[in-house]
Amino acid sequence: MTSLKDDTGATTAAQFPTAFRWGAATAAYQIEGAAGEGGRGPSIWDTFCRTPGKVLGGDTGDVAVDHYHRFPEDVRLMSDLGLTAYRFSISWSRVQPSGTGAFNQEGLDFYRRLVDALLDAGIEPWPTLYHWDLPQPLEDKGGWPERETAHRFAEYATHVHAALGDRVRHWTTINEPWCAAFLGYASGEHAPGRLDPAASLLAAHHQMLGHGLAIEAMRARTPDNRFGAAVNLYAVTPATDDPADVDAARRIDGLQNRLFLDPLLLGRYPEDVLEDTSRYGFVPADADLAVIGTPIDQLGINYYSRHTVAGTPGEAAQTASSPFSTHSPWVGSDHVRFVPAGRPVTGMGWEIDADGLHEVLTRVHRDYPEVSLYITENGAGYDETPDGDGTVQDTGRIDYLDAHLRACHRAIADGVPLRGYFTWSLLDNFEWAWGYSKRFGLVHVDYATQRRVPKDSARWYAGVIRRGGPPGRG
Ligand code: IFM
Repeated sequence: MTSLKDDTGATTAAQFPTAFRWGAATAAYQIEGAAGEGGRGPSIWDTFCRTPGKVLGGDTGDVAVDHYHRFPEDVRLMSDLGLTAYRFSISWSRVQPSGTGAFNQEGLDFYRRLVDALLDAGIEPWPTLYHWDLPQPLEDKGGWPERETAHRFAEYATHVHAALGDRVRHWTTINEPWCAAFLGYASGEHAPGRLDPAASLLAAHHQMLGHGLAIEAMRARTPDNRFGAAVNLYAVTPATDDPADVDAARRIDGLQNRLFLDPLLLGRYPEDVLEDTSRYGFVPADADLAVIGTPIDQLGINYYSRHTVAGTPGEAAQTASSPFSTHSPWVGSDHVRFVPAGRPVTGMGWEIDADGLHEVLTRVHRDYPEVSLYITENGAGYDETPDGDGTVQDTGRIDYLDAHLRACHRAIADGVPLRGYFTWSLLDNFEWAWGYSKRFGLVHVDYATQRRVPKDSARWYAGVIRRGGPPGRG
């Protein structure tokens, strides 16, 4: 490991490769606002937010943090941080309001202006084409469980790529298909709020099919662009070595991780997961798998925590992110429990486990060695209130990021081809079913005035980027 001295004489204990990308991430519905402007059509999240009881406090993304109007200021913030890349998502409803047919030039122009502002600031644009906001008219026709939606997605992706492909090099197709499929169609905690396990498996499959179709079409236009998807992976461990717990860990790892990794990177589904879910009649076609497994250039990993699971009856721990505990029948057993392992938690109730990130990275590289990796999301959400002078002393977030960056550094030292890190998130924003109650940003946003104030973590991250790694501690 090399070490550096910065101009204050502090030593840097973890020095990342020079070409490592330092980024932050956001998503359209969580930040843009301007829901009724610029020709944007309704998405499933507009509908879901208006369904009583679905989103805390009845919050919506109608205004969010008004990034649609304030993006020049936000790009300046990114520049002040020293970001070398920015991951954002494109709202399908803004670009193609009906999800089919006519495209909306005003929507495309917005993203072109954003991309140009980023390039002018020396920040590489990293768009994601789908971060959960399906146009409502497509949901009305059946949504992701319908095969046709995969074709509509590929058409939309190709159009965006034609508009921006001359200035964008790195493309992410789908973000966290696990959430869109299982929180959206099985547990109903996310839009569109359905409770239909069979539909959720089809939703997972068709997102991946759309991903493959889109990459085939985009790559045919610009073979030198880099294409991939972002999946949310967890380290998964059994609560004890009781065979029932070990099997529960296998099943959850199967549904959470391998159900996506195997098709995307190996072109096949894991046999055991197909068996676990066989009661739902999901039988993937070989021809689809050939498309889904189209080679990707980069895999985005979103990592937040570890799942510790038990397969024996008992009290289930309710975690903020897990549909498994309340809807366990669809995971192939009535007995899957998520149990606390006693680690400190973030404001989301998610256990902090940076070793889990190292475990995920080394495991993905071991099992799928061909692909370059990026951390496309990693961060910590808290219920924060600023001090009287508007500052936020978020030492919890700094500790979280520091530990996870060190885990990344260890993985690189172990030979993992990790090429960049995007923290979630640049700005406080709309945290889905939690509304505005949880804050993940490096930059605090006062939702009443839209004033942005960088938190202590923003200054800390700027220092990390400047030095090329987290500073030595203690
Ligand atoms: O805010 C979300 C993001 O949209 C997807 N990944 C997890 C984040 C925190 O919950």
